[in-house]
Amino acid sequence: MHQISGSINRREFLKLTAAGAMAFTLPGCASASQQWVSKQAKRPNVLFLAIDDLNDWIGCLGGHPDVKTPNLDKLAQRGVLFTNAHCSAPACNPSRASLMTGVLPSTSGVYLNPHPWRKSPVLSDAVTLPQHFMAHGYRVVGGGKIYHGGFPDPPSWHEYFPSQKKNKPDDPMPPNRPLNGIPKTAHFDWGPVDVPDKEMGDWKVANWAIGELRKEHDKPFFLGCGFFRPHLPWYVPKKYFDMYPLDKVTLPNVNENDLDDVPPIGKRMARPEGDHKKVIEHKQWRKAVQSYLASISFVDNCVGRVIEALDKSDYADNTVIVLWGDHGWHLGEKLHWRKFALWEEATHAPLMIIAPGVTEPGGRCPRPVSFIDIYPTLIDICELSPKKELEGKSLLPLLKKPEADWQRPALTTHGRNNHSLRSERWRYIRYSDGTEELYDHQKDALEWNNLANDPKYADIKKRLAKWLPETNVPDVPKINTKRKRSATKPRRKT
Ligand SMILES: [Ca+2]
Ligand SMILES: [Ca+2]
Repeated sequence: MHQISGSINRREFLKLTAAGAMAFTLPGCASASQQWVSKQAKRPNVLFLAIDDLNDWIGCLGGHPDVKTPNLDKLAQRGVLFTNAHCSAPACNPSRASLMTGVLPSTSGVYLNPHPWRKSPVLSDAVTLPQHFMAHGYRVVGGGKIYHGGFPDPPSWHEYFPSQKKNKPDDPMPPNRPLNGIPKTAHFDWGPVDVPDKEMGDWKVANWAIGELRKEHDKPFFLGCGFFRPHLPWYVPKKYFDMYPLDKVTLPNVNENDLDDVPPIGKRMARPEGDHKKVIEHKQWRKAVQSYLASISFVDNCVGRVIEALDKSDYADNTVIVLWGDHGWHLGEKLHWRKFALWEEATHAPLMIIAPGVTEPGGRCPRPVSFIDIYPTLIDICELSPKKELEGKSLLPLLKKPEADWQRPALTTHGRNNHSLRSERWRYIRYSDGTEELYDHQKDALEWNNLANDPKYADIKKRLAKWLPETNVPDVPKINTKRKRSATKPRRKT
């Protein structure tokens, strides 16, 4: 039975809220207020887990043959794993701003990392996902990276770990950087650090979340827990590197001529003369892949600890779990590294939802969905009041029936008016100058063969293009990150 089906609908909730508020002020009405509190207490809790820069290299998504993610795989098995989920933007800040506000980059003007999202006229007063839970009586707390580093949002949370202004604990740094020998590499670096797990920032975030789960809560909670690895630099304890002996690491399948049929804007996004050239010159490809895999297994361990604590807590049966990565990551595919592009490697990321009473174990949904859909989905699962400004669509029908019909492709935007649409079969990219790419995933899962210029596919392109956004507002003015950066802090590109 759906655990929340006995709870109240929106109209009743608003009535009860008003009655409850009055009851607290009027003598002799204690029973009404108690009734309201007890109905409130039936709403499910939400454990909202974010993993930074995690692409589809997790066991259950099959993105890499070597990866070991037993905890993520076990978690996915408990509910619905979306195997075709995509970010709204392939960069930390715009992806998270869009997910947390339910507004697309093309509507907000928050396209890139240096765009301060609360400065967008559309988002300055936006009620974020956690704020919406707050308005429904939830205790709303967060820890680690939920919003992008430079733009925390204290109004979104009652409390934050380590603090409202500094959302992410520091990580230990190895001496003698860089470890990969690439000069001026900044955080594009990798290798083992000689520290115990407990000194890692993500371990501290997991400990904090475990502490929250052990507390007695008199209200339903929304617990945001954001892990930073596998974001660069890939410094994690040696034991995670030992899981992937270097000589056995599988490199991604890369076509050296892949960019030949890609339009100039796409080539500029790939920038093969940048990271890729450096990695090859310094013979670091295999080590980089090993380090990314090690970082993934480290974070898998952190997730496992939090889930174990939830399972041992009083909230095990009444907590919705949502886990998402903020975008994908290239490790040499299309001669490109990092995110910041519109191909499968950069847009595809994990999304799994476990909702007691709604999802069945072992669900796998192949429909193309977007992280923009998470906000309306949580509204539906927890029966919060709807919000008309949200641009996503609730995934509730897919949670109940993962094979249900779903017509919308997933939209990803990188920079103003550069869009990608992913349907179940196709990826269609249209850049700001009108140039295009089209890939048939039924025959070409690696997106090597651009079909956009073949007249045979004109109708497919036309059908997909209908989903492109009608408005593409100008960029929110960037902040000058150089002035804000402290002289002692290393430069962070992401
Ligand atoms: Ca990220
Ligand atoms: Ca190609």
